[in-house]
Amino acid sequence: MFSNKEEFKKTFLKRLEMLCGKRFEESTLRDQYNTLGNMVREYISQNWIQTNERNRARKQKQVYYLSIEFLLGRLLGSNLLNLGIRNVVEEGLNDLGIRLDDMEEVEADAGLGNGGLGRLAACFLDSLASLDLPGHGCGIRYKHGLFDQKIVDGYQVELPEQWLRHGNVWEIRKEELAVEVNFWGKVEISNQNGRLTFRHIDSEKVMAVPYDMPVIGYDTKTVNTLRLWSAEPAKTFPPHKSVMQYKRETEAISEFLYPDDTHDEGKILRLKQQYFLVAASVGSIVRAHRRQHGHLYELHKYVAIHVNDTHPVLAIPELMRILLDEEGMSWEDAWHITTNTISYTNHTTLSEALEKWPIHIFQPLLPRIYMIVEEINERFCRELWNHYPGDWKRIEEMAIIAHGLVKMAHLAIVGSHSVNGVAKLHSEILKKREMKRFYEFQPQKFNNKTNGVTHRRWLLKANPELSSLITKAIGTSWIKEPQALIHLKPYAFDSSFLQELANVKQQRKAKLAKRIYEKTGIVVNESSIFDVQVKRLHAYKRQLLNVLHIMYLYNRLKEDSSFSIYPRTFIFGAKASPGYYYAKRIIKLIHSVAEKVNNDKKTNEQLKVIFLENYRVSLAEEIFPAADVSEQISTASKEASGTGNMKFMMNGAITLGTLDGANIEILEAVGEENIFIFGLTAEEVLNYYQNGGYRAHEYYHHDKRIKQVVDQLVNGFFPDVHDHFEPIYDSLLTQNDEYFVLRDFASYVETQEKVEEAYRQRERWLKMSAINIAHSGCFSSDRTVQEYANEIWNIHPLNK
Ligand code: DL6
Repeated sequence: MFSNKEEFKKTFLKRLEMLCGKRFEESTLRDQYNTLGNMVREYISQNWIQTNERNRARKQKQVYYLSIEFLLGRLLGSNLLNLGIRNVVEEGLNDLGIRLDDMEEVEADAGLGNGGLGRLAACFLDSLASLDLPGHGCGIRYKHGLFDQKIVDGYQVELPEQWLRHGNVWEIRKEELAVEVNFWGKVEISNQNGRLTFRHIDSEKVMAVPYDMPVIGYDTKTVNTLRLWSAEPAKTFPPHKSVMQYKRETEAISEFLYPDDTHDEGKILRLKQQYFLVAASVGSIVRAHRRQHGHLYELHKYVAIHVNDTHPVLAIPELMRILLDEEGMSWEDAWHITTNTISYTNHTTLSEALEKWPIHIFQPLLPRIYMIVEEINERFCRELWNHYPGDWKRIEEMAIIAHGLVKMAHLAIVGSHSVNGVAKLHSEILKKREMKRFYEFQPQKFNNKTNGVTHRRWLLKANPELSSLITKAIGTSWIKEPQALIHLKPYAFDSSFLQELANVKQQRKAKLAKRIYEKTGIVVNESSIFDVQVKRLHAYKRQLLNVLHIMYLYNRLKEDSSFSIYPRTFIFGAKASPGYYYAKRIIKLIHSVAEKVNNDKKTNEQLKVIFLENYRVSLAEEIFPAADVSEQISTASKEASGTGNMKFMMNGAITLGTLDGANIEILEAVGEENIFIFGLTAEEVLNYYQNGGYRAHEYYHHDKRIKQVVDQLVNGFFPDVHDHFEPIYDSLLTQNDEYFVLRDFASYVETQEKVEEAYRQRERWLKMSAINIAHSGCFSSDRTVQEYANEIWNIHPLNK
């Protein structure tokens, strides 16, 4: 379409007139963005078609990654980069007086996810395409992604997100591929020649309409597909409902992303969303397979379906339903095909996030699916009985349906051939504790796949300054083979490289400081330590520990004139689930502390606290490159993996963390001299939970620093908030500090002192930073996805 700047400009101007019906001079930045987006789509269209044709022609096994969340962020920049046309486009636009950066800002973040789980899915898509692997995403096209966060007087206010307001240039509506999804109604059972047949009748139908988005690999012709389903009224309306009510209820299914990654609320709608995703995706997968192969007996040889956490786990009974009711297979054949097709990843052990559906909700909404789940449960319990005769307790614990609830994690384990955790520690905890019984019964199913993030978005795109420096030192191979970053290691001992590394970090800190000023009006010291904690707000992630430490530093600076610290800017970004009132109080606390610290002449040269509102992918891309310290301070055993830790590391920040999730593997990679570790181990935490013995009061009474900061939550120290922080105070003392904030406080303070000491030794710090970057290659999602491909999905690259 264009191979040089001049051609690009010509095509761009012509296309803009065609698309927008105006001359370039009259066009807006949005017109220009839409034009470029359309050009990119056209640029890849042949490759997209050919990727699909090649998949079909070669009957290549494909994986479908089913996820209720895909946290994509913006796509223009990464698409241009992956296509290798960013420079031509940028230069061409410059000639026309347009800054590509400004154009990128026009694009709304596709925020179809809450946090780690959704962003991981987006990283996997990039890696699948970049590794030429035949793998596609299936999700929901929510009209509103995760809410926009506004901070008003220090309090979080949620506004509906509107990413589709101006359309979505990347998607193609494929109405002809719509699938009907059935809810409610009843099951008619009949006997045909001695064989029972089941028909779901009187159901309420919903149309699932697919919108396909291209997933463009880096430096390859592979273009995979992300298929997002939108819910629309079907042609036949239910007789007992008004048209308006039916329309409203139908469209509600793909209206909002659930703004919560741990608690589930609004149960019926949530379950509807889950089945909608599953029925539409499995329906279209099976239809394509049937068209090509004529039958489904070998589905598992050509198709892998991965369920990202338990949300899409109804794929198991749905596939069984199709094989049994539509294909007329025997239970045994259907079960063999289903369990060999489906694999499952667990992302959390937090009990509130382990989904359990009350039967009284499940059964009427999905009557045939419920029958199949019952049958799976019965057969499974029988198998258990044969294996553990008389062991009722064990069988009750492992059953899929018990005490009026359907346990989705149990269904996922029983109905799939692979169950994986997302970091070594997490996978061990699953095997030894949470899923112990299942591991004892079927150990071969369990495995670990430590998470990864796409280094192309989080380093190459987000940090071009550092990327150029790396490429200058070791060449470009790391972009396609991230493990090659290890060749950077000798440069950790090269002072001129370290000086350049320092310059790059400084540039990005200055850029972020400018952004902070624009957003908050606060001037931060660009030479201070940028100490960053950005992630969802949750008690187990312990933003509270971070804040209490800042309060302690403030108290000391105020009280002890001989005490001084290396200037530090503490930067936070976090959304709290709207119904999670405790988390919202922590956000207010951060703001109250910021108010005090930033406005106190005695401390504000040394201490600054910044809260960046509306944390999201595009903002994260500005923050990671500028960070010095990466706060990964969850209560050990609680954070399944973490992926922010990896993004910071790639950008040369040093982890200050607990022995939790993937922090442990970062420690193993970089060595203990290149990371700061503190606090209880997972073993110690789990022992406390099991055996008791922790008394938060003792820490409060015996450590004056703790007593002072905890008292300040309620003693009028923050005059504007009255009793607003009492629940935080209570969580620490009355409720005995479930997340061991006070227990880990001293260790955290001491380790923060070590951070400062290391930072003062410039060369030492820069060396640590270089070593972290050099070892970050194994935390690329290319490595993770390759492991899934080899060990779970059994899929192979398209071009090989
Ligand atoms: O695996 C991705 C990501 C992990 O890195 C985080 O540690 C974990 O908290 C997160 N889990 C969720 C909650 N999901 N559910 N259910 O987002 O997954």
